[in-house]
Parts: sequence; structure tokens; C-alpha cells
Amino acid sequence: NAMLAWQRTAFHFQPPKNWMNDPNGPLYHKGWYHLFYQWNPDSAVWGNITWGHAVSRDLVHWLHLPLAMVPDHWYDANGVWSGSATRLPDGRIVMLYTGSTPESVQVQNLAEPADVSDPLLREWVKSDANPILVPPPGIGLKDFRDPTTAWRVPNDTAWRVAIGSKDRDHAGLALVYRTEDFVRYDEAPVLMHAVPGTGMWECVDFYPVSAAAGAEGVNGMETSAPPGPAVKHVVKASLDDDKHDYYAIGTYDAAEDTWTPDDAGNDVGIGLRYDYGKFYASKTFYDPVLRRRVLWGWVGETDSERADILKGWASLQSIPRTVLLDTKTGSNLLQWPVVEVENLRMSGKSFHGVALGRGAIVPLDVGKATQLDIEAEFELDAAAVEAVTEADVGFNCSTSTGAAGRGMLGPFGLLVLADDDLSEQTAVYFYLVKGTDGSLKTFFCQDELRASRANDLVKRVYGSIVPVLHGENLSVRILVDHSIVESFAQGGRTCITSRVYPTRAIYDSARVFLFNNATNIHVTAKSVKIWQLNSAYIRPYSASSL
Ligand code: DQQ
Repeated sequence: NAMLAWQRTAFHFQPPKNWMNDPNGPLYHKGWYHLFYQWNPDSAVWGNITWGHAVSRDLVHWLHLPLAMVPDHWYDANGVWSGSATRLPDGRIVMLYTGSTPESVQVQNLAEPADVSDPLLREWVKSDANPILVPPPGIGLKDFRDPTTAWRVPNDTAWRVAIGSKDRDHAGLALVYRTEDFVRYDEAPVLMHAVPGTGMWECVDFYPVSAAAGAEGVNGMETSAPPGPAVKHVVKASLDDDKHDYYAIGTYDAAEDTWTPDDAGNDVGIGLRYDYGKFYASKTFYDPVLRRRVLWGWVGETDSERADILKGWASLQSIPRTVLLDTKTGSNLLQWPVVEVENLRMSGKSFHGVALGRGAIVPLDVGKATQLDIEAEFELDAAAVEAVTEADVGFNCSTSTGAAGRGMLGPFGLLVLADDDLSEQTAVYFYLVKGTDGSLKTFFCQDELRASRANDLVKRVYGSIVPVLHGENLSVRILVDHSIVESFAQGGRTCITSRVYPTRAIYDSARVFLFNNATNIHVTAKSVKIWQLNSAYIRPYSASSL
């Protein structure tokens, strides 16, 4: 079936076939980036969870290696679940992961490479001491999983590792254990942070970001970087209740192993999300080569299980994203596709000063439009914005009617994976609202409602507010790769990922348009750059592929 075949992506990481979920244990070792992932070797639905393994020189092209770990001990017989890697100063690599026992009890286990001198880390040995942690008193046997990368603090030899959980009152928890040797741990964990009502925290992540401008501000930081006045710490939790990844920026107290959000109203699980679309169970790692923190997220399917079985695979990994603190706002992260993605750019086209009157739809002739990298910048008619006294104060992307709705100051943006007569289109757009006090807010949304004529799909309008500072134009970067649209507004302050399954806007029939559905403003697409992206090599490893 050509339609299903077309949905397979060309530069997003995927296993050769079957089901994938969380990214696990990402790390850099001897010239190679390693990615492990939750994988079902037997089918395109979740189950029989093992660790798949792939390596890359550049985070874009990948070689599939043999499975790293399979359920072959009682302590992981029901699945080798998620975990994280830690590189120790002496060169050891420690992998901590959750095992699900035959009774579905969640325990933590330790594994190490059989031979750290192998750059490909092909063989993993599970510790004789496993399980090294079992659920502590007061914690449910099925609510204790996904250890983080470990870190250290100044003047203390003990390592810390955080594990996600929930308490009896449905508060989400991050628990911290201390260990010297990764085999023996403190008996009782420290409660690093809890947020009432947020339920089970899966795949907790914890890492420093630099608040300093200049050289430090443009780099990521190693997890054990010494805390200091210019260092903030991020806590991320994947909420089992609503399947979104929430982060918050705050302060880590290294003496107590506790963490406090800068803004209690934007705490973990109730405030900011990495991505307002389909993006879950994410994890960062520190890349010592380009001195950056890189984020991976699991992007699931929004089609039916039946369709997944038919096509023989399910799920992607997001494009790896660098993560920085936004030093201009101080209150959000910036996520951006790793720079290596730009090496896939082939022929490009630029459009300048495209006027978008009220109700305009303008096709952009870019040739083949199924693998694209788009950078667009919009300028608004300031006088017209000024003239509006009040606009759509109650607006919210997810409860709106999407790009078809017409407000005074929005929507305007791009349509991707659209066919000629717009019977299919995925809209990526801005929508401004204005309060009677003159205050402006900018929403960034992605509308899947008309992305496909198929009806066995979940289709939503996703999005949130995006901070726009005085004097800034509105800008967006969009990666289109067959069945995924990944968008980054204002340099990555707000991100949205959609899975889409067009039936007509495929192969040579896919197009790109600019549109402006606002009733009261003209918009100028100041510049739109669109590159076709090459396919990445993502294929099985053989000795000759080195
Ligand atoms: N997926 C893993 C768990 C984790 C969940 C199991 C998140 O370890 O909590 O496949 O998607």
C-alpha cells in the first residue's frame, strides 16, 4: 500500500520495524553517539520490552546494532524498562534501568558494558547484585521507575540518582538516592520534589542550565557541573495521567538534594511543556564534543493500532534538540534541532516580503515537499494591531476550531503537507489576542483537524502561548518528514509535534502555502526559506559500514 509506505520517515530515527517507545541511556562514547530505546522485537504494539541500540557519528545517520538488553533475569522478566547512562570520571559507564518482575514489581537494575574499549558498546552485562533497589516503604510496587543519569555535588563522593514515583494522595514525586558504588544505596530516599495532583512521574529528568549570558550561556552543562549563582536546574516529569512532558526551571539545593521551582505557578506538571503536541518520555544527555545538552523524545502514533500492524512499525524519536535556558526571558527553555540536521539541506528556495492580505492563501513553489526544513519570519501591520481594542481574550489553541477559524489578529502562518485544493493540510500558525488593557499575547498552534481525510485518527489542535519580546518579529522553524511535523516558534520557546497521515497530500502532491485568516490585519512573510532535506542513512550495522 503506497499510502502506508509513504508514511515512513526519512530523517527521524526509527528501528527497522515494530514498536518503539522511550529513548533510553543516550550517551557519547569514543566517537559515537549511542541511542538505546524501548523496543518490541515481535510486533508493532507495546510489549516484550527490550533495549534496541543504534549508534551515530552525528545524531542524524544511524547504524542499528544488536539488542543491548533483553528480559533474561527474574528482575526484568516482564520487561527491560527505561533507564539512563552515567559516565564516571574513571571511564566506566553505568547503566541504571527499571526491570519489571513477573509480578510486575518495578525494581532498579545495574548494567555495564562488557568492554568499554569497544566504541560500539555492543555487549552489556547485568550486575550480580541486581536488583539494586526495590520500592521503598510507602511507595506502590508499580510506582517506582525510570532512574536518571547520576550526578555528584562538590565535596562529596556520593552519586545521586533520581527516580520517579507517586504517593498515596496522587502527588507526583522525584525521589533521590545516594550511592558510592551504584550497588549499595541509602536505605531511604530523599524527597527531591513533589507536586500534588500530578500522579505518577515517569522518566524524570534533572539537569543544570546556565543562566549566564555569553560563552557559558550558549553551552549546555554536564549533569555534575558545580551549582553556582548562574546555574539553574531543570526538573522534567512525564505525566502518566495525561502523557505530556512537563518541565520547570528552579534551584537545586545540593546539600539537601531538594529542588524548588522559580515560579510555583509553573511547577512541574502544571506549567510548561517541552512540546504541546505528541512528545513523551523524553530524556537529555550531555554531549561533551559540542558541549551541549541534547533532548530526545518519543513521538508515538495517532493512527489506529490496526494501521500500525498493517504498516509494521509504530513510533519515531523526535529530532534530537539542543536545550538551553532562554536568557532573554529567563523563564523558559529554548529547544532547537541539532545543528547537524542542517547537513541534510539540499536545494533551497527563498521568498521575501510576501504580502498576506486578510484571507490570503499563497502557494509556495518548492518542488517536492515531503521532506522539508522551513524557516519563516512574519511582520505584522503594527497600526492595525494598535487599532484593535480587544481581540479573542478567551482564545486557546486546543479549544479553538483551528486554522479555519477567523479572529481579528489571527490565525496566520503556513500550511504543510497540503494538496492543491487544500482538502488536506496541516496548519502551523500564530494567533494574537489582545486584552482591553492593550496587552498582547501570542499563541502558537498546530492544527491537525484537516491533516488527513482518513477518520481512524486522533486529530487535534495543539499549542500554547509563546513569549514574544518587544521588537521581535514572529518566527517559526518547521521540519516536515512524511508523517511528522515538528515546529519550533521564537527560536524554540514553544514547540509542537504532530503525527499526520495524509492520503492525498503525499509524494508529488504535497504542497506548502502561506495563509492569513485574520480579519483585521495584513501580515508580511518577511522571509521564508525552504530547503528540501535529504534522507538520512539509518540502516543495519555491518563491519563495512564503518
Ligand atoms: N515506558 C517504560 C517505562 C516508562 C514508560 C516502559 C514511559 O519505564 O515509565 O516501556 O513511556
